[in-house]
Amino acid sequence: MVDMNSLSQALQKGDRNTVVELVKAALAEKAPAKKILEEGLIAGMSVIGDKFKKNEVYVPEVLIAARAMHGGLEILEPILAKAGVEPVGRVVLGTVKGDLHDIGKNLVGMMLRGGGFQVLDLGTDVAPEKFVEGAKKSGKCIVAMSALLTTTMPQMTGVVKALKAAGVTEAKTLVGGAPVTQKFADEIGADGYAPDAASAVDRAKELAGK
Ligand code: B1M
Repeated sequence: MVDMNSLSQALQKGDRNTVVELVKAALAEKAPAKKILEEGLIAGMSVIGDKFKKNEVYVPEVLIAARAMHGGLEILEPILAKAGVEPVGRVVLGTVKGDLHDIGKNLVGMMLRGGGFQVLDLGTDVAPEKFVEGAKKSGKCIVAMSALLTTTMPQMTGVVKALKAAGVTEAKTLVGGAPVTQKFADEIGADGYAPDAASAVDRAKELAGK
């Protein structure tokens, strides 16, 4: 029997090959895909998230763990989709207009996927109308914005306003990035702020009501 803890441990070590092998073996033993996802992959990624918040691991370890997670997800996703397993929530993610920094944004996306969210990544230099379009497509979702430049932070205000103007009331907004603060998030009327990628998962879960 494949032990979900071994799967979680392999993911934490960033051992993609073992993660893939264990996921395949667990499926062959008829373990439910949802259990493999939640007790193996998501459990492992949440340990990495906690360690990242406490500075016990750094960006490279998170990236390697996320790559291992991706290996497992590739196998599970079609099975979960067929079984109609709903994601924890949907996120429309992007770096705001005028801003090309994507390392932090990608990390946030990986951690959110690791937390069970379905992520529509719009990339960098994303105009407010693109966020609105993504949110309309996704329905009940979280619009997650990253900004690394003080000069592009005001774009976040533009997105919050554009969503309101377009009547996209189902979408919540989450902001982050090095110059962004809770105070700024409050000032622009964003629903949430997170200082790092692991906290972004916690905030997103709160916003999704999970
Ligand atoms: Co740029 N850059 N850069 N840069 N760059 C900074 C941000 C800067 C602080 C450097 C400096 O001057 N000390 C400075 C900004 C100053 C300011 O406005 N306050 C700066 C500048 C000025 C510029 C240019 C204008 C330089 C120029 O051309 N004159 C230019 C702008 C281009 C543009 O965007 N239009 C520019 C360009 C670039 C590169 C292209 C060379 C490259 C980006 C490559 C890429 O992303 N693909 C780059 C880089 C790498 C940096 C630094 C060195 C590193 C950024 C990074 O990736 N950090 C950066 C200096 C620094 O931070 N030391 C700098 C690692 C990453 C994991 O952290 O993105 O902060 P970070 O993400 C964190 C959190 O912020 C948070 O979670 C992540 C991890 O936990 N987070 C979120 C991020 N998004 C979130 C969203 C959330 C929640 C949390 O919810 C949705």
